[in-house]
Amino acid sequence: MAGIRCMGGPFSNRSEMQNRLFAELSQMFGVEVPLYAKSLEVNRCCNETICAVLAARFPDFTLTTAQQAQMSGERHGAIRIGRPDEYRWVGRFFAAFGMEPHNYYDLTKLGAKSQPIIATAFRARRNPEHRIFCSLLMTDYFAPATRGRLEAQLATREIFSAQAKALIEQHEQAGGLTAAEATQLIQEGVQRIFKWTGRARNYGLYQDLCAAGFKIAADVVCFESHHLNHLTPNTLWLDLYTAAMRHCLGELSVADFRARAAVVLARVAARADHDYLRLHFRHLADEAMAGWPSRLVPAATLAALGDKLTERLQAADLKLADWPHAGFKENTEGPAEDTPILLRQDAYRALTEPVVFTEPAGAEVAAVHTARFGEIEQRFYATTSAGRSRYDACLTAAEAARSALPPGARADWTAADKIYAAPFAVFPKTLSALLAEKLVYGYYRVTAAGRRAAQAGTIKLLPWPELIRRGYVVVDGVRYEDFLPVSAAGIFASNLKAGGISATAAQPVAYPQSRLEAILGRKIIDPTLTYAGLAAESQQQVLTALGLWDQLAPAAQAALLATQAAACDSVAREP
Ligand code: OOG
Ligand code: NI
Repeated sequence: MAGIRCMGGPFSNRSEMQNRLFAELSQMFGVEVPLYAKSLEVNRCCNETICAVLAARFPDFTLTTAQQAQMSGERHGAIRIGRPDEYRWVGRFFAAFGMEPHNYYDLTKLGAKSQPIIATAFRARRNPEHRIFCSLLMTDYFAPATRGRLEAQLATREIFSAQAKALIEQHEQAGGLTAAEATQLIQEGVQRIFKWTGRARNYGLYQDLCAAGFKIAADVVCFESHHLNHLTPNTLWLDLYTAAMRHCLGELSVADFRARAAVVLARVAARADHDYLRLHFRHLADEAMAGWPSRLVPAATLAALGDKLTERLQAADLKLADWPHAGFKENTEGPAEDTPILLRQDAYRALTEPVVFTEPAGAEVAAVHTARFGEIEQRFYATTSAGRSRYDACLTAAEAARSALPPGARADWTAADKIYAAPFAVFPKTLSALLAEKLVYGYYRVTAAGRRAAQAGTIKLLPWPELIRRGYVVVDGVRYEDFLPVSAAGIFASNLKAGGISATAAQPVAYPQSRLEAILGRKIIDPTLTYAGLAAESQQQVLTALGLWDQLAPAAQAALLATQAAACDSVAREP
């Protein structure tokens, strides 16, 4: 696509580059991990079924093949880095794609779940489609003997080629990359930096680290690339995908899958409303959707769609039980299925893959490594701090209720769902109710009717729900674009089959955010401020467009401006 002309060269569009990078990474990961490619196909079939239910509910709902492809291209990946200088190169690499560090995750302070890891996630500031959760191993978490071995091993590798570094520097100096340079940098990413080579070094060190319970350190230091640990697509309805994968992996019978699908499709038919459509299909214009009535979907239609999906999953190409695999995770992470906040995630467990180790003296050892897994997610609304505290309390209660269940009881899906969902009953289930209780952020926009009323001078300052009810304003929930609070540590633990790791350094080390910022050479953006800033920006824009800004009390004006200023400070470039 044509780029903008700037500082003497036609530069590639960064989000276009991002889409290409992630499409190629996804293609690469599908070749490296065939089960991933299969899981994408299972997701495609499930999404097709959800779209068919949506089309039955909203007769005007259609999705072109191009829109379907765009909607299913969203990904987040995870990489684990060993050296601070490598980490800074990774940050500079993603900057060329318009992806900046958002949120600081300190996994060293999670009690029994702690890992020797600090992290941030690279993503675009607005409407991100792709993310990289990027971890850095803290070698000073360990006693000097271990630390010395880790650092010595890490010192011997060079993951960024001279060409990759030159391209990154070119981007920084010129302010962009030409099409040819962009293609080269994408190739560096796909063919070298993030590629799984199946090769590792120093089997003795690997074994010692694993035996000491430091598998995460082995996973980082013995490998010769920043290979993707997982690459997560989005789904339109997580529970349908989970049931389908379990069925394909042989964990759920045909009859049980059919019954589960019937429950889920009935929920889709009952609950998917305009807010659901806007959250999951960004291309839908609300002006067009405003006139869409929702129909009752006949039970026979749902049954037929459930049957069609069940039949599709029986085909030979989706008999995943015959493939090497370690099963599907027992529980879905995140809020109850009826509570549209933050995100919900699930995964097939890490695969055991062959690795050839080259010993320091040159000999080769054939071994295996279990780390790469297959995650999927569905994203909902970003919570305010009140929403987040309520979520934390609900999550603690829900997890306690679930772990109190006898093991057999978890197999009864509907019953287990109910028990997990019970503590979340205090959460509203619709966008308008979530907004009314100030648990999520709204992004407000003026409608054509609002503009007409403003011109006619027939509009006065009213509460937001009233402006919406009168048709002057529409609101979208601000989508959550970051990672699940706390669960990253659980992901490490379950996929490395190792719980937390206690520090072995003589003196406890603190890992403030400023340490990672110094490594990156820039500030990390605080997304809680940017979500609030987006909401405030939209409110100011709407009130201005409606000619109502001056009617707002000075204190309320000042509060909206201050929230926006705090968001701007958070994205300031210099550390
Ligand atoms: C990163 C785990 C974090 C998520 O979805 O929360 C993550 C890792 O396993 O390296 O990807
Ligand atoms: Ni993930």
